[in-house]
Amino acid sequence: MTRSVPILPSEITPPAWYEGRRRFLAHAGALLAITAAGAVRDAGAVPARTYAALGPDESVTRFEEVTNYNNFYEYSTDKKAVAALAENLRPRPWRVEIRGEVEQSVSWDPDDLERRFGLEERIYRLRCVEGWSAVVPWTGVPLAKVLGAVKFTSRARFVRFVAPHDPSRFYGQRGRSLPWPYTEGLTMEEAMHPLAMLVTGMYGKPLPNQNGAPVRLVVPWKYGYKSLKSVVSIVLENERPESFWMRMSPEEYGFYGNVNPEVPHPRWSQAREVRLGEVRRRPTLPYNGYAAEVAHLYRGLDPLKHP
Ligand SMILES: Nc1nc2c(c(=O)[nH]1)N[C@H]1C(S)=C(S)[C@@H](COP(=O)(O)O)O[C@H]1N2
Ligand SMILES: [Mo]
Repeated sequence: MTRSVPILPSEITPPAWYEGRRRFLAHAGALLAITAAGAVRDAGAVPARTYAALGPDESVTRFEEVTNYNNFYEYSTDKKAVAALAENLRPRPWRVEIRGEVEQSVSWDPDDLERRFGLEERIYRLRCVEGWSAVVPWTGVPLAKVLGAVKFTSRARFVRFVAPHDPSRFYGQRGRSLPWPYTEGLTMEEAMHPLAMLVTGMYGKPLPNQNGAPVRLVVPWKYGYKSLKSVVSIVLENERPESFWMRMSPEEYGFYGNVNPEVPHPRWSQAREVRLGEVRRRPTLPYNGYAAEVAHLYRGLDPLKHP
């Protein structure tokens, strides 16, 4: 499963799109693991197509791993405690509002999003800045489709995402004063990139609370902290938004947060990572393995000056 030499870009399976169920015939490995987990069979709605781009030594991380080791500071900084604490999340009723530099604000509930924009499955790497990672089959809607349904004003240049602030439910918001709510930001170009997703499910099931129910952002080429859980607001803005982590520790976390094995964290290297459920460390890939798709967005941008 693991290998001691770095993966060369040429060895990585090129991104592939599979229409509907035919993909199970086309791609063994990772996708069979999903079938075994009962993914598509359990799903209320079958995603129209699947995107997968895994290397030969990669497979989908076990559901149990991804749902029992979570960063969700609204509940706890203890990754193993989050799953139990998040039982009180109450993912319904829920609305995601889109406001700010738009001609008219809108709000949709997660079912509206699925119905209006169509479910797709995306098997993506998720790389936490702390050095652990996973491969997760997400189901959701492309963020670009959602934003494409809204008329922006000419001032809209950035997109800010906001998670809930409710200390009565989120135990982690009670004690220590942290800069709640959890927020994140993308440039408009990043938000409109076809890999960026608003996700409502994983492994063919509705998103578990601890993974950010009922709808979360997934931006696979960036460190996991950019993939904000439990989105309540999407705000179009003229100025670059400041994120939760930029306020918490500005020396560590920049606005871009692109996965980059060559830019170390102030306290550790980012050259390698451990997949949940594995022991051996594997090399971290530039842009988390999505360089061919996204590197053009950052041409001329020095990642050391703009981390
Ligand atoms: N609202 C919110 N979203 C969040 C976080 C958080 O604390 N609160 N943590 C982030 C971090 S640091 C990571 S690595 C991922 C983890 O996602 P997972 O638990 O689904 O693996 O969620 C991100 N989204
Ligand atoms: Mo993270």
